[in-house]
Amino acid sequence: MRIRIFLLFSFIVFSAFSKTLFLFDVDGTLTLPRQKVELSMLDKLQELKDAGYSLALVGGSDLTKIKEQMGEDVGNRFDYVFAENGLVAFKNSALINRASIKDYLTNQQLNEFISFCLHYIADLDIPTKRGTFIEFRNGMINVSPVGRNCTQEERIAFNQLDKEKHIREYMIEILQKRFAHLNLRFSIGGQISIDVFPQGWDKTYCLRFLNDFDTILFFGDKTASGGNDYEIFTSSRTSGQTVCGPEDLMKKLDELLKQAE
Ligand code: M1P
Repeated sequence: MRIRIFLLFSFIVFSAFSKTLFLFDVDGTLTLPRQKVELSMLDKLQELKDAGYSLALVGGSDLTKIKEQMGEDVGNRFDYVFAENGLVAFKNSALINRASIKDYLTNQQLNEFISFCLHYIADLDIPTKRGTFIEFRNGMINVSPVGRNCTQEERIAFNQLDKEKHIREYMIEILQKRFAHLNLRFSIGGQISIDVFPQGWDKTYCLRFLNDFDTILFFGDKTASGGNDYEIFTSSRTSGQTVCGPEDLMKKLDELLKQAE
């Protein structure tokens, strides 16, 4: 831990002479899960910009959800916006990449996978099921046992139940075995769902657009193995910091800004 912090501070000092990018996860890092960003966080990000740093965010969510949380003007606040791990990517608000899982799996494979998930969820014995159990995005499929259109209260209740009963972990085990031949990655991203995408289409995917930077400081909350920040956190291209929510992130940014003065 100490070594990580030391490395991070060294990077900041080094960054006076190099191009540094601050790269943030969204849910649980810049915002509380699926909540709107606080004004104080936007001010802190502006401070970083004013200090000459470039800013980027990378989320598993699609652009619509990222805009709901970070504001319609997210493209002006961040130099890079990576939705769906960067499968849909913007630089200075201009689209620079759009990849589709439809180019990776055949229609038959997609149908088999989706039907299997729906059958599995139908047979699940959980107290609450709502709607939108499958959300088909560009670069990934998002699978939710409770259903994405649950209320905030139902979301929290499912998350609590999942912590006790490991509903998503078991589902992942089954999916991994059943669809091993498709070379997919299953990741527990947020509170109610599982992100499914081809191997390598995790958050490290966005790094291919960041070759101009000598230093990439990444901040995320799900950095442990199995979490959706794990690969980018452990990538040799980034210097990673684990945060436990937006408040913790603000503190860490304050410390880094002080060190850089
Ligand atoms: O950004 C983290 C995750 O946010 C949502 O997760 P959930 O709805 O389960 O809390 C989803 O958009 C998910 O894809 C994303 O990884």
